[in-house]
Amino acid sequence: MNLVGQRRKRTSVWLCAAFAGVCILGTGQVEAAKMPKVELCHFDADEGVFKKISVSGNAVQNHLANHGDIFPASSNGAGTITLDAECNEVIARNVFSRAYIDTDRDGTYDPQVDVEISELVDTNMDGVINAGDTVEFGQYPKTFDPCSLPPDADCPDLGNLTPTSVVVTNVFSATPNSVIVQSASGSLFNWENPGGLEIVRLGTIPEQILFDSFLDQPNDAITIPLGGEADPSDAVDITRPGNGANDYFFNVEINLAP
Ligand SMILES: [Ca+2]
Ligand SMILES: [Ca+2]
Ligand SMILES: [Ca+2]
Ligand SMILES: [Ca+2]
Repeated sequence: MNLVGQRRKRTSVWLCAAFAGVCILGTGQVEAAKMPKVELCHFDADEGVFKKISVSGNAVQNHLANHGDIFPASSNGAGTITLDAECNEVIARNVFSRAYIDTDRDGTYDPQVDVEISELVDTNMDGVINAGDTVEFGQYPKTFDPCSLPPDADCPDLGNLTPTSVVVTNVFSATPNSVIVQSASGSLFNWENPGGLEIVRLGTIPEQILFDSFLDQPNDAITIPLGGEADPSDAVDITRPGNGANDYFFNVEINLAP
């Protein structure tokens, strides 16, 4: 093909692309362009698993509405099933207890905006707190008034906790208001909200502890010296008189049935 021929061919391709949905063919026929294929996770009832399929874009709504299909890397409408990009079911991460900075100050944990301090995760996925589970660490508040509202993605008042994960070897308490576990090195990790106060311990006694009193006494405290198993990047050690409030610099939630 000479240069002119090449250019003409390229021009016709561009025309097709420009008139989205309709391609005028050289013979004068008009043909509706096929919608692009879409990948879906289709539930194979025989095998009891989701399998990735590719369907015409025109058929997607029918598959979603009538076949129970789900897009890859998403959840079904009820939120009871979550699939990864390859249509494998994602096992929900079960967190028994959590300490978090309640950045939006609404009294509940919101993964999009609140900051995780420490979590006890059912890493061996047997539904109970026991050896083999892990304590996962995030960040801790360096002041009693961390982060700004609306939630600030670059909150400057946070320190980092390391290591990011410790394996549980012993369990001392597992109740709806007190979870206490120990690691192989002997360090203790607490999440407690027995009424009137919240406590989270991030390592060896008596260090690395946050204390939020809802009463006038004792004090609220952030005591995180350097060292120990959970080694903060920036130490703090501050207290203030109890202010009668459940302050948002940290909250504790324990997800255990009574
Ligand atoms: Ca919140
Ligand atoms: Ca477990
Ligand atoms: Ca308080
Ligand atoms: Ca609190």
